[in-house]
Amino acid sequence: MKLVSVFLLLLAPLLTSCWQLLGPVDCSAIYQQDKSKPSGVYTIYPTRDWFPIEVYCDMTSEGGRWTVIQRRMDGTVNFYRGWDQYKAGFGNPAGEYWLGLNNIYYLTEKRKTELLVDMEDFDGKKVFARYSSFSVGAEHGGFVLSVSGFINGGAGDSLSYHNGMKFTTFDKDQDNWSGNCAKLNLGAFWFNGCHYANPNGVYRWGYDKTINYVGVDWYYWKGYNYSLKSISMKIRPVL
Ligand SMILES: [Ca+2]
Repeated sequence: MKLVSVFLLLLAPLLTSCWQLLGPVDCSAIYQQDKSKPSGVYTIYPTRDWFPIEVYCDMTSEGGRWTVIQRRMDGTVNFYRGWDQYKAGFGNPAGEYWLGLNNIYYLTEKRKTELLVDMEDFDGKKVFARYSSFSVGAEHGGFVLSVSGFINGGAGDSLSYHNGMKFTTFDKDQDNWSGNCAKLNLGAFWFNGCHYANPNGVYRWGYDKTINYVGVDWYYWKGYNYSLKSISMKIRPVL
């Protein structure tokens, strides 16, 4: 009996690993296991190894099964951060967070993926922008953004301008401007020269024309001097 117990004890980590290997890679997998699952925080394994991460799953918008990769909603998390933070991810899965460029890369590298950007202003008006194709390249290439197939949900197309760009933070300049767009716009993004969208900018409370371009802006909806109440970028594989 004692031998069997020792054997099971030794086997336990292996069984746990196997279980995690079978764990959901994203919110779409969770949804497909059980379509009654509500929106909320779930554990996923996007890198297909034993490293779990917590994410917010949107199971309702536009058919649900979205994995949230970025979310602003109340200004509680500082998004003015450097390369290592944007690479690994930060914040609170129940609130504001950035999933991490590596995780987004793993989620989009092999599967055709679509993107939904939900946003809301301080008057409670909600719009969205949808893209039928979205992916982020590997780190050695600078985490290049590929986005196309715009579908207008009232927000206008602020992302196509950023297609093909590498990711820029205040400590890693990969944009098309002579200076550093992350420093200029107090964010971190696939800046071009510099932006029509600054979802990782400074959280401000609506209209403020004292300093333009630095807020949580979506130019084609609200211009450069209105910082949104909430914005969320979410992805799912195209089935
Ligand atoms: Ca530059």
